[in-house]
Amino acid sequence: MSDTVETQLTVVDVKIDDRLAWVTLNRPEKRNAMSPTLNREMGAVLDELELRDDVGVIVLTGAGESFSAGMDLKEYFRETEKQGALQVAKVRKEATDWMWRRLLHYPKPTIAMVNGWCFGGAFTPLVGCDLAFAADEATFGLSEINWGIIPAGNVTRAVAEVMNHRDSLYYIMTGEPFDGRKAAEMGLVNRSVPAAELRAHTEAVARTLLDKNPTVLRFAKNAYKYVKTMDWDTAEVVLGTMAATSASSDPERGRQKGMSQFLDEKSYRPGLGGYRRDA
Ligand code: ACO
Ligand code: V55
Repeated sequence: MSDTVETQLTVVDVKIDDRLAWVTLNRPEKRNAMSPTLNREMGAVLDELELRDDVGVIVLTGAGESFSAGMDLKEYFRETEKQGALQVAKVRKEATDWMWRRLLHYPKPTIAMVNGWCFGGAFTPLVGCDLAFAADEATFGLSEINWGIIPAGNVTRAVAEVMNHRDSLYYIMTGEPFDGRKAAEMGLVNRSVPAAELRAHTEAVARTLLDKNPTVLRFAKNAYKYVKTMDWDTAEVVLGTMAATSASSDPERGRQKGMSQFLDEKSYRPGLGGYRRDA
């Protein structure tokens, strides 16, 4: 298989390296601000990568010194609004479709790698990804208030998912920028590391996920996201059903392998690491 995608791309770059797809928002001269074209291309990229069996994990990052400066104020707002309400609705849907509808339940693990600026609308795909790592030096901000809008496009909902009440309101209302360390402390990202180590750290976690059973990973992440908003009784039923479907649809028969390598062969300890998938 090729190390690139078939989709024609102008403002997104995709490189596939040994089952890891590096998806880069690629408008560095505009700090990777998200235009209607960029959103359309991201939708197409996620469509293609979803079905490629040579891709197991996706890392979303930005070219140059920015992750993403949020929505493109010129192309996404001003120029689209000149084309009327129907175009505004279409462009908004193409944005939010990939940023959270697609990403939240994407069948493969997704990791946001915040290499630099991360503002406003960029919080939606940031939270849409399963995991996130940032450079200590990255700058985040809910800058909407600074130019007179509320964080929409589900930015506010995304923030409420991962940040606490006080921190959410503080940054929504002040628009004050904060760095990668603060983002990690608040739980907006899993961890921040010096910029020079960000790529290696992100790749190491991605490769850990690539070593896991992909069927079980897909069910595990989706189960978490579904049951999060459920009451306990409903959640238990849904988890039982998903556990059964995961086991019966797993071509690798991981559950059987894992059990027999521990109980019969005594060749590993599940508390301390994974079973041998090639056995
Ligand atoms: N929308 C449109 N154009 C943008 C955006 C954006 N969000 N961000 C940067 N650009 C453009 C600039 O207009 C400039 O274009 P030009 O070269 O054609 O004049 C180019 O990108 C470079 O921007 P500078 O401001 O010169 O870059 P600098 O490195 O000095 O600053 C920073 C980077 C801090 C990211 C700054 O560009 C900025 O504040 N951008 C806006 C961030 C923001 O608030 N985004 C909106 C969040 S709200 C939402 O997403 C709904
Ligand atoms: C924002 C993002 C949007 C939108 C309106 O505040 C505002 C950010 C992702 O789309 O449609």
